Amino acid sequence: MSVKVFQTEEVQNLLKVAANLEGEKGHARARAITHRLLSDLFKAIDDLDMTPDEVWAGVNYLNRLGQDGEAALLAAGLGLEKFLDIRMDAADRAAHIDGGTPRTIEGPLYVAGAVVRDGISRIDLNEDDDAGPLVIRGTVTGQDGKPVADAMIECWHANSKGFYSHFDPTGAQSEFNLRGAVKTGADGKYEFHTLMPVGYGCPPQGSTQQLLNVLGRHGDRPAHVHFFVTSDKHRKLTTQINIEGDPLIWDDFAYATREDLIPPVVARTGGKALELKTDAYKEIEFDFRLTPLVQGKDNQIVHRLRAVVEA
Ligand code: MBD
Ligand code: FE
Repeated sequence: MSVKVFQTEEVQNLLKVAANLEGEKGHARARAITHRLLSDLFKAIDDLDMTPDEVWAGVNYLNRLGQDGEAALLAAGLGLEKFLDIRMDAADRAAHIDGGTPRTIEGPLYVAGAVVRDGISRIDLNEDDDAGPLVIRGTVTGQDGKPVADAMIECWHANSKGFYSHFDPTGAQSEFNLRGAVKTGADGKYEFHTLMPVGYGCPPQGSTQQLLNVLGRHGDRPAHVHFFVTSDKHRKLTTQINIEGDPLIWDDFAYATREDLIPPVVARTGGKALELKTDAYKEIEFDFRLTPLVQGKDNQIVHRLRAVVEA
């Protein structure tokens, strides 16, 4: 059976009334977006000749996705979050905004509310026998390369099991383990004392992994560290660095790896003097270069649902 009904008057009218496209009530933007998305779905059903069983499998999948609380995880895995970055990159190029540290996706695992420390913060609150010490440090600068004072750097990453505090299914971590925030002084410098992360994998029994399995894809990320960098006179930067040498570095299920976001990992000694758990430690130096406000405004503030915990 390969019938085509999308272009019929009956279906086109159905789409218009279902989205209340020509109505007055509700929000015009919501009506337009709903009409377009529903039209694209109806057309895909027609073009691909989707069966009722396939359509109901999709509807049931959405229910399960919501029950699992994984819609934002799936958005990362299907490249939707990366696509938004590609669009913001293109908008920046069109506006001749360049020279900043590249953005990359936020992901679904940020928690607001970490204590802000001056210049330096130790964020490994829980012991982790399988992770060695890691120091991440650098300078926040503007486009001109000059240090930015009073910038805030927030950082969050996984433990040696690839789990994030607050979202750890084993319950092993306290709130804000491996999460922190520091404010720069006049020299623009920041420093986090932490433990080496391991890459994240989607919950194996969750609905995101279920779809990835059907697609023949894995749901794993290489080891990485997330950052938000904010400053009054600059646009918010959302980015990550990758841990050099991870075999998945160019095979990230969320497509977040970028060439300029893979700083060298340097082996150092002298950790005892820094009160690290071993004398040998790893160090990553990474500078953040911020871009200025656009007509006095930060056009990089993204509103989305985020976990908030009182520190
Ligand atoms: C992560 O740690 C992450 O950064 C993303 C984008 C998705 C899932 C887990
Ligand atoms: Fe992450």
